[in-house]
Amino acid sequence: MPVTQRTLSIIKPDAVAKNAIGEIVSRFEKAGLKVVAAKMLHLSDDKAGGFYAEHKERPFFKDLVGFMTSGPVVVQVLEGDDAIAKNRELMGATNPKEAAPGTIRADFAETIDANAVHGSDSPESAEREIAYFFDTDEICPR
Ligand code: IDP
Repeated sequence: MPVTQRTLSIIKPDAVAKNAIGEIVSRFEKAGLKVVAAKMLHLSDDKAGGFYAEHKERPFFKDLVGFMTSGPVVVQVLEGDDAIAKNRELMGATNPKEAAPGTIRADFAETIDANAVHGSDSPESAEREIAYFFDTDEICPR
């Protein structure tokens, strides 16, 4: 039985700069995921660094924060059956060169640093990441 879940999606600065917001949201909607919250933000160093705190010790952390603050992003809560895994499937592998054909990263991203989208990878991270960006009253159940 599929479980109704919520997951956090971020359309990253590279995809926003490519004017691909609509095409990416369209993929979510066509796959049965509903947008139940959305906002456009230009992240500060602190907000981006806090979001990726688990990667703080990684060599790519500084570049990751630099990239995530390089332009506006679109942050959304997606809701639907198995939303967390479904979104990860639609996104494709972290490295676009390894992403399956037809996935968002295969179609819109060129490098692992600028890979078009973020999606929560577990129910625990979905809960934390949604609360990191949205107050409860900013989410519209459907
Ligand atoms: P995910 O976004 O597919 O969940 P994570 O391993 O959580 O992947 O990494 C978070 C982000 O950090 C990735 O989306 C990517 O932009 C960046 N990243 C991960 N690994 C590397 C790397 O080896 N070099 C550069 N950037 C990386």
